[in-house]
Amino acid sequence: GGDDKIDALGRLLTRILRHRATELNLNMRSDGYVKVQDLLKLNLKTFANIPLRSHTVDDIKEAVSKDNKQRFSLLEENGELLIRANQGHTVTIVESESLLKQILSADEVQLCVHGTYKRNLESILESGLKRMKRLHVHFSSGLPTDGEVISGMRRDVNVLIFLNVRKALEEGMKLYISDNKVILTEGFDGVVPAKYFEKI
Ligand code: HQG
Repeated sequence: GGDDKIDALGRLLTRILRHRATELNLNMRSDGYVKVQDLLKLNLKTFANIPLRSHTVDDIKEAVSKDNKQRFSLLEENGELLIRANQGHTVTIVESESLLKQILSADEVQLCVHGTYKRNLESILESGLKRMKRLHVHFSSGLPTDGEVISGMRRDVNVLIFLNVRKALEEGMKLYISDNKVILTEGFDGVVPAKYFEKI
């Protein structure tokens, strides 16, 4: 049905906008925005096996508004519609400073929590939280309730690690917040050492 088509489009948009811009020669700005018209010209199929080219601007708008983690932003500029992924990039064209808003005071943050799995805990406590394949380590700015979907962590996580934001800022770690309220950091060289975790 229509929902499947839009869901499949959203998943492809996520992949393109976070990971594939370079390889696809897509003209992406340092803040992550590309022209919707450029996207719709790509010779790709969505996960529902429908050519991207057969979709409309309205389909894109629908995929953006229906996304359960508000993964995208739209921007109208000089009569043109632009789209970006709000976070999660691996393409290095995108710069933290242009994509995200820097957090300058711990008072701006109620909560900063990373969701992970028991199998990772020992390694994380030993070597810190690593950004792995991404540009940033991801944190949520709130807690999930009743298996609700929340931006910044997966639904099935079983370990929560709280960041001591005050200490991290004091010691020069740069923290950013995305339009969909995910807190992101490169830590120090891609690692958030365990000494910045809140002791519980
Ligand atoms: C773990 C989804 C062992 C880390 C989510 C995580 C989020 C370590 C995994 C967003 C480690 C990396 C990000 C260490 C980190 N030893 N394991 N030293 N350091 N890890 O996918 O945070 O659907 O790169 O805990 O909702 O899971 O993409 O990061 O388990 O917002 O919009 O290594 O992705 O959103 O996995 O998820 P990821 P993540 P989207």
